[in-house]
Amino acid sequence: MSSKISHKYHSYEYGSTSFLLVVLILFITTTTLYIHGVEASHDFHYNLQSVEAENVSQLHRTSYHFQPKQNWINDPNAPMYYNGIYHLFYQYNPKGAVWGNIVWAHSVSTDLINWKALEPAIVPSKPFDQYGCWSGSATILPGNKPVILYTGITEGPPKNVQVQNYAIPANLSDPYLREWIKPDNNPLVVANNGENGTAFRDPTTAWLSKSGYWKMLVGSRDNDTGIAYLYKSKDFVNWTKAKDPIHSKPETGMWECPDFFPVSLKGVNGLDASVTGEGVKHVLKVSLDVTRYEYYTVGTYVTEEDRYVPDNTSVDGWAGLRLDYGNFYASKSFFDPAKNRRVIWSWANESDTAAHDVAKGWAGIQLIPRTILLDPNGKQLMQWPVQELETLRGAKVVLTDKQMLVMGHRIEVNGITAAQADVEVTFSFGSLEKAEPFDPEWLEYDAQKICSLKGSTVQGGVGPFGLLTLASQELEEYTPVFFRVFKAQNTHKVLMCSDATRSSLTEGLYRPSFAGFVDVDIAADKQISLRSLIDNSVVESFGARGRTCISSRVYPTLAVYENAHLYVFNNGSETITVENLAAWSMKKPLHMN
Ligand SMILES: *[C@@H]1O[C@H](CO)[C@@H](O)[C@H](O)[C@H]1NC(C)=O
Ligand SMILES: *[C@@H]1O[C@H](CO)[C@@H](O)[C@H](O)[C@H]1NC(C)=O
Ligand SMILES: *[C@@H]1O[C@H](CO)[C@@H](O)[C@H](O)[C@H]1NC(C)=O
Ligand SMILES: *[C@@H]1O[C@H](CO)[C@@H](O)[C@H](O)[C@H]1NC(C)=O
Ligand SMILES: *[C@@H]1O[C@H](CO)[C@@H](O)[C@H](O)[C@H]1NC(C)=O
Ligand SMILES: *[C@@H]1O[C@H](CO)[C@@H](O)[C@H](O)[C@H]1NC(C)=O
Ligand SMILES: *[C@@H]1O[C@H](CO)[C@@H](O)[C@H](O)[C@H]1NC(C)=O
Ligand SMILES: *[C@H]1O[C@@H](CO)[C@H](O)[C@@H](O)[C@@H]1NC(C)=O
Repeated sequence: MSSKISHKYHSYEYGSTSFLLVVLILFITTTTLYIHGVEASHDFHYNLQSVEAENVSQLHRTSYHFQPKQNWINDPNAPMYYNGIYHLFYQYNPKGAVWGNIVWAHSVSTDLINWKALEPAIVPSKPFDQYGCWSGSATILPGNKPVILYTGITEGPPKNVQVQNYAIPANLSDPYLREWIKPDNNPLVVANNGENGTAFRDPTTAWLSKSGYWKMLVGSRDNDTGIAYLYKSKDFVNWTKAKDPIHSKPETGMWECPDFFPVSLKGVNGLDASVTGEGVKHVLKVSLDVTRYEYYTVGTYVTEEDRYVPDNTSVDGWAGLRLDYGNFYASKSFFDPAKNRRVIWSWANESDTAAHDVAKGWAGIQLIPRTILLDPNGKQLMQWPVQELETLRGAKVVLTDKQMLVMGHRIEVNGITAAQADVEVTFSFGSLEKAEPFDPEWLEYDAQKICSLKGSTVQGGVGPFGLLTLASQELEEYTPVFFRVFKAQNTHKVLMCSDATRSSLTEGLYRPSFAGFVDVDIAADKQISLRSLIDNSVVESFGARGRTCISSRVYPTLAVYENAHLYVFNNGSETITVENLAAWSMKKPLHMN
């Protein structure tokens, strides 16, 4: 009933009556069905799934983050490098700006920056995937043969029965691997051995063990226990489930998009999925469907028993370490043999509403791919935008040795396009004497809650200091990314926030005070670095060389294009010095779908 009405209204201007009308009409006529436990908690807006935007809004589109021309996107799938080409597949609705009609869209690149869109690679067509082609991963088999494992849906809602399938390139000589074949001996893995077939998805990249078996994981749950089942195979076709899951954890709910990979204890190279042994730790990352956040642990892969044991320095559960404390989900990494690095991709969803998304004609971006390494302390990961991003750097400004004495002091960073920028800055201070006490009650709180109590407008001791991104002239709108140091019992705690509270004058947006703690020895260092990638509606930040990362989606109305400003600021009583700051205008890639 409603799709006919909503077809007519797509004009999009914040504050205009026509926009409000659209929102109102969509609000009234949209039946939002929340089907518990079925698929990745995407809200189901059945009547909007095939509503194509007439005019795609350019406002708030990113310029150097990956986005198709229009429509809904979610999980990155099967990222891989093959014969000189990077491939990115992703969950895509070809017909609308909300989740639905999902296919595997496919883009290729030689540099992870410029992208060429190809035809979708995998679409529902066979009994083993006719109700959906959900997420999966790529493995390069010996002889340089790529193969994709993905989840097919064999029975529609509400059960959405899930099986694991494979697909192979139709023509290995085609440099872009445009066409993928789904052989008839699919599915490879079905839930017939005690697994829950309505919660059984997202196969990982497989690794080759010393015993000659291929192994891979499938995410699942048993009641409230999150599970990563382990499957093994000699020939990649006949898979058997290992006696025990590689890991599971009570009270974490469904594990989506598990990622399991080795990291090197020394050195700066990433490792192929099959590397084990001396000098190697493993990382298990899962996406928690219940909270829509991810967490990871660093631990040991006990290969003889095919078990993963998190180190006692990693919290295994809700409060675990996150790759990113913001809009970041369904991440997936791959080993890039061309540059000997592990690179991770992630989807960042919108923080506006489905009605906004239908009106603007698009939803979802992929964050900038990041190289991923183990912190020399062995306890956490460090992430950094791939070096190729730097080729987009244009006009540059530099600030050095600038003191911010007075509370409320801010310095504008002039001379770059502040709505589309890359900023690297190091702050220092003389003493931690003035650090505010850390309220013992907060031990019960997560970082986000503390940031919502102690935002940038709450003046402090050592901090808040940092960047004001996407700021309007009179500061009606801004998204601060900042640090704040607290004195706890025997130590200092460093909080990093990316706070959307004042990011936009538009009503009805999701404006979280995203935050995480930064694990550094701040008393010894007396300085801390921050890098932010600012791109119209996303601020992607890396604290302390990527030890704590936070991505926020924001939609300023005034701080857009050339009306956006960038500042450094201090709102604490301790003097903060901008040791050095370099900021660049970012160019648009030449090709982006
Ligand atoms: C879309 O854009 C065209 C050309 O600018 C315009 O004529 C049309 O009215 C627009 N449609 C909507 C729904 O705003
Ligand atoms: C495979 O791809 C190569 C390179 O694009 C092309 O020359 C060849 O015709 C293709 N083969 C088939 C069977 O399509
Ligand atoms: C199986 O998964 C479905 C979907 O997540 C859920 O509704 C159901 O409770 C699960 N059953 C068990 C025993 O975990
Ligand atoms: C499922 O988990 C809930 C909450 O932990 C618990 O109350 C319930 O007894 C569990 N059910 C089964 C069948 O284990
Ligand atoms: C599949 O593999 C299992 C375990 O490796 C083996 O027992 C079984 O015979 C194999 N089945 C086929 C059809 O090859
Ligand atoms: C953590 O594990 C290490 C060995 O990996 C051990 O030396 C240490 O005592 C453990 N710490 C705790 C608190 O259990
Ligand atoms: C600093 O604190 C003052 C007082 O609360 C506030 O008016 C100002 O907006 C704050 N600055 C920033 C950047 O939040
Ligand atoms: C992204 O959108 C916000 C606002 O709607 C939700 O609160 C998040 O749960 C959602 N995140 C994911 C991963 O879907």
